[in-house]
Amino acid sequence: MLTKKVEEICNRQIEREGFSSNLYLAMASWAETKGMAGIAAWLYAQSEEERVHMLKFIRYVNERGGSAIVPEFKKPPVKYKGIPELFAEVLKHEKCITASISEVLEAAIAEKDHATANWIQWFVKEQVEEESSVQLILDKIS
Ligand code: OFO
Repeated sequence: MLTKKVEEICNRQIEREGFSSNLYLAMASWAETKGMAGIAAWLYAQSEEERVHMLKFIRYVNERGGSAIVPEFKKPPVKYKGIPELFAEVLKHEKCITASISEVLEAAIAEKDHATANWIQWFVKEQVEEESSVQLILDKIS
């Protein structure tokens, strides 16, 4: 059974993963309308991945006896300045998500919830990969 604190922070993360999915979807759609099919495809794939992350949290909270909440999502921006700015924004966003995942881990440790501390490690690793793949793209284009 999740403690209230861990349940709450996991629900906060559900919102953040879902927003990430919508943010990348908005970026993908913008890139597509600008004729950048390759970049759009990469962003659509990222959007799908973030939706899967959100689902992982939803299923985990429910599996551990909590109640996952599907929240409202803030509307992501419709327009972007250009490709370097867009990828800089993706990296900035992923860094925020990394910090947010660390907070889930810290809450689990504080609550002596070893199962969640162990489960969240997948996301810790995933964030290392995501930040590095975005950094590689930024290095190539700047
Ligand atoms: Fe890329 O963020 Fe999910 O975890």
